[in-house]
Amino acid sequence: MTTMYELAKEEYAALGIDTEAVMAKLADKPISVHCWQGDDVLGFDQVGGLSGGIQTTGNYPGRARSFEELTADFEAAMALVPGAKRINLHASYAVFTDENPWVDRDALEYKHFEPWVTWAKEHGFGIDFNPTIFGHPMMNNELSLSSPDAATRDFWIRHCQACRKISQQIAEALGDETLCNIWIPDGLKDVPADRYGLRERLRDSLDAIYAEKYDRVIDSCESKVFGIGLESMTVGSNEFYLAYAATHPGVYDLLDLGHFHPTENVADKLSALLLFFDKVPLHVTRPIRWDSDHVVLFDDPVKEMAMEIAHCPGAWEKVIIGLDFFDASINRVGAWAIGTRAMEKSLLYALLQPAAQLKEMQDTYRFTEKMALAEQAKSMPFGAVWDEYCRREGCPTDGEVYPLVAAYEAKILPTRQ
Ligand code: RNT
Ligand code: ZN
Repeated sequence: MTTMYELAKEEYAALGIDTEAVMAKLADKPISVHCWQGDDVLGFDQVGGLSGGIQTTGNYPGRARSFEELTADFEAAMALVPGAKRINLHASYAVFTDENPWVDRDALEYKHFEPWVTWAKEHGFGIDFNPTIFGHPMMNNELSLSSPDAATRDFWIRHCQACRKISQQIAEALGDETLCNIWIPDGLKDVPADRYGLRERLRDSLDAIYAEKYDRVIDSCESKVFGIGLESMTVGSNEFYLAYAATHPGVYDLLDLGHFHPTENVADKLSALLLFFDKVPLHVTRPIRWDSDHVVLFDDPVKEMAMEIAHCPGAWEKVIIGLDFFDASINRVGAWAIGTRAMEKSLLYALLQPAAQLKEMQDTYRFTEKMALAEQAKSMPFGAVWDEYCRREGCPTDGEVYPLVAAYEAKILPTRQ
């Protein structure tokens, strides 16, 4: 019997696309999955809740409240996702025990993350890391590294220095590299009287943070356009971090798809950065009217970003794909699984497009032919290749995902009251 996949394979082969090679390539490319979808970005180290102009909305039951619950949920979600995975941790997910009791963020050490490393090794996950510069009493009027107050700045500088050291130690323990991404909410609600001073202090704080060199840490700073309550000015704007990265080798500008004006095409920015940087880290998310961090879907902005990653020269190796969404209005394990699958699906879709022919048509001004081929490729039997990829990776196909999420929920909810 000829399977749907075999028919699809032939149809793609006629366009010069090798579905076998595509599936093998995709399975090897890691997606860095954020740990914070599982617990609404609350972490384990504070009780004050979220701040910094980011928000999780919804009160779906079953939020993970501990290292044990969060890792169990992450495992359950990732069992539903094909391809290589990393876990992206925030410093607020330090594991405190009787032997390693609570310390403040500027005193964090590798030992507070050792349980994550042991667990990640067991499951074959790489680890990425982030200082947590929000949801903490040392956020002074929502300013941190750019604060006019030296004690505030110094606290957060020490925190970032500790996080870079921990990142290096995690990478050493895993025989790997770790992305250490700094995002700060710093900004002003109302008309600034001094922008220059804020940015000057941020530059100087970053210089102090990056003074120490680590061979296994990939450093990045995440730019943003505005946050809730900080509508008039964001200190760490894209121009700021892009200029900083351009003048500080080893520090990269991280692009979050939700951190630009809503009509900007973030996929369009990738080729510009790829020409000048050997790494481009991303936060893939789905902004609805603002940086709402909705669950990533197989939609046009993500497909277009995937096309750039799949077909810009060198991009497959240079782009570090991280996810950043948090929805508390639906089952969190389902959100994790569906969002991460959508990233994989978008990459598979992009790898199956006849990119070489389309480029050749563009370069020879055959724009009508290019339009016709691009339209043809959109309705080719992509779904059959996606299903085959999921099966080969030992994962459910789309129709099998929800029942598995529901079964897990039925098992864990009674323990989470
Ligand atoms: C906030 C940034 C940042 C956070 C996480 C929790 O707007 O996108 O990446 O979402 O660090
Ligand atoms: Zn982000």
